[in-house]
Amino acid sequence: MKFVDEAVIDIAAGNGGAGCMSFRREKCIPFGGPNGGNGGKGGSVWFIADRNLNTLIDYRYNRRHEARNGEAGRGSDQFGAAADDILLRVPVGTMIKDFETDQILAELIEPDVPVLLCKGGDGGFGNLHFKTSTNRAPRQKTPGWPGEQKKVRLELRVLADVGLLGMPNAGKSTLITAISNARPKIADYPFTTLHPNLGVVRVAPEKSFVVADIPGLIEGAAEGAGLGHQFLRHLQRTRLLLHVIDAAPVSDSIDPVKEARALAKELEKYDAELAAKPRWLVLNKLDMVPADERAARCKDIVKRLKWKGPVFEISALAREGLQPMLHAIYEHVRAQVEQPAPPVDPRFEAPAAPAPAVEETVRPARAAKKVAKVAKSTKADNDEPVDPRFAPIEPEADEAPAPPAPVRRRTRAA
Ligand SMILES: Nc1nc2c(ncn2[C@@H]2O[C@H](COP(=O)(O)OP(=O)(O)OP(=O)(O)O)[C@@H](O)[C@H]2O)c(=O)[nH]1
Ligand SMILES: [Mg+2]
Repeated sequence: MKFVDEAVIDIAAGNGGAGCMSFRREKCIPFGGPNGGNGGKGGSVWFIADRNLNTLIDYRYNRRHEARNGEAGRGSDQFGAAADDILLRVPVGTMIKDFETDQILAELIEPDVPVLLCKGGDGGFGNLHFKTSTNRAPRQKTPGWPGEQKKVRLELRVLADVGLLGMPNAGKSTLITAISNARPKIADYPFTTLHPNLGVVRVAPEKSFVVADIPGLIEGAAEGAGLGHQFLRHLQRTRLLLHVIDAAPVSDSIDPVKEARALAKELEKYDAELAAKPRWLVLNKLDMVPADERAARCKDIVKRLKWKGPVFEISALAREGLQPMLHAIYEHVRAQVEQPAPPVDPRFEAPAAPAPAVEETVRPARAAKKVAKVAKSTKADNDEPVDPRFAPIEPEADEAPAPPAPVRRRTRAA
C-alpha cells in the first residue's frame, strides 16, 4: 500500500436546525397556545487515533468530511433530531494543523481517545421556548447556529523511541532487520527505503523499544536532492538518533567522515531541535574491514569527526556487536521515559514511611499541642499569666537560706 504521511482536508460540522413557530389549533380548544419545538444540534467532527492504521492514504483521495445538519423543530411540540457526529480515524502520531495559520490544533498520541475538532451548531429555539406567564402567544423563533468549518493539514509523525539516520546504503534497513521484527526491503542501490518502517526491539521479555528506519539522506536534501528531507519529521518524536555510517565504502573516493559532516549539516538545516537531540555513532559494515585494521579505522573516523559521544562498532549483516549497543539504547530510552507512579489502591494502606521521618514530623506537632494544653490549663488556674522574667526565684536546695536582715531599732537615749 502507498505510504502517505501528509494530507490537506476540509472538515465541516453540521448546522443546528431552526426553531419552529406554531400554535395549537384544535376544535373546541380555544387559545391552544404555542407548540413550536426547538431545532436539533448539528453533528460534530471528531478525530481518533487508531492503532491499526499507519498511513493517511484515505485522506489523500477523500478530501471533504461533513457532518449532517440538525433537524428543524416542528409544530405539535416536536423537537428536531440531533445529527450524528462523525469520527475520522487517523494513525497514532498524527498532528492536525490549521491550514491557514499552521497552528497545531491537536496531536493524536493516545489511541482511542477522541478529539473534537469542529463543534456542531446548536439548534434554534421554537416559540414554545419563549412562552411565559405574561407572553402566552410568543411569535419568536431563532434559526440554528452554524457549525464550525476548518481546512486542516494532517501530518503523520511516527512514534518511535530511536531513529536511524544515515546516507543511502549505509545499512539502516539491514540493521533494523537484524534487531527487530521489521522486514523492510534491502538492496545494494541507494533509496531502497521510500517510507519509514517501524520495528519493535525486544532486549528481554519485558524490555523493548521502537526503532524507526527512514529513507537515506544526502547532501543538498534541504534543496530537494534525493528524496528531500521532509521525512525527517518522523524522527522528531524520537528520544535518540543512531547515525549509521558505512565504515567500509565501496570506493576510496567516498569519505565517511565528509558524508557524516554533510548529514549533520542537513539536520541543522531541517530543524535545530532535531539536530540537538542525543545522537550516537554506529560504524557499520566492519565485517568488510580486515580484523587487524578495524580498530585503527574506527579510531581514525572518530578522531577526524572530533566525536565525543558514544560510538558502536558493528556489522548489521553479520550481526556482530549488536547486543552491547541494544542494551545501551534500552538504558538510555528507559532513563528518558518518565515512569508514572503506580496507582495506590485506596482499599489498602499506603506503604508506611520510614520510622524516623514519621517521628520527626509528628513529634514537634504533638509537643506544640501539649504545650498549648498546659498553657491553657495554667491560664485557667491562675487568672494572671506568669511572665517567666518576673517569676519568684526559688532558692536552690543546697543553698542555706539568707539570714534575716538585722532590724534596726532606735533606742531612746536614756
Ligand atoms: N558487508 C556488509 N554489507 C552490509 C551491511 N549492512 C548492510 N549491508 C549491505 O548494504 C546494502 C544496503 O543496505 P540497506 O540496509 O538497504 O541500506 P539502507 O541504509 O537502508 O539504504 P537506503 O534504504 O537506500 O537508504 C545491502 O546490499 C546490504 O546487504 C554489513 O554490515 N556488512
Ligand atoms: Mg533502507
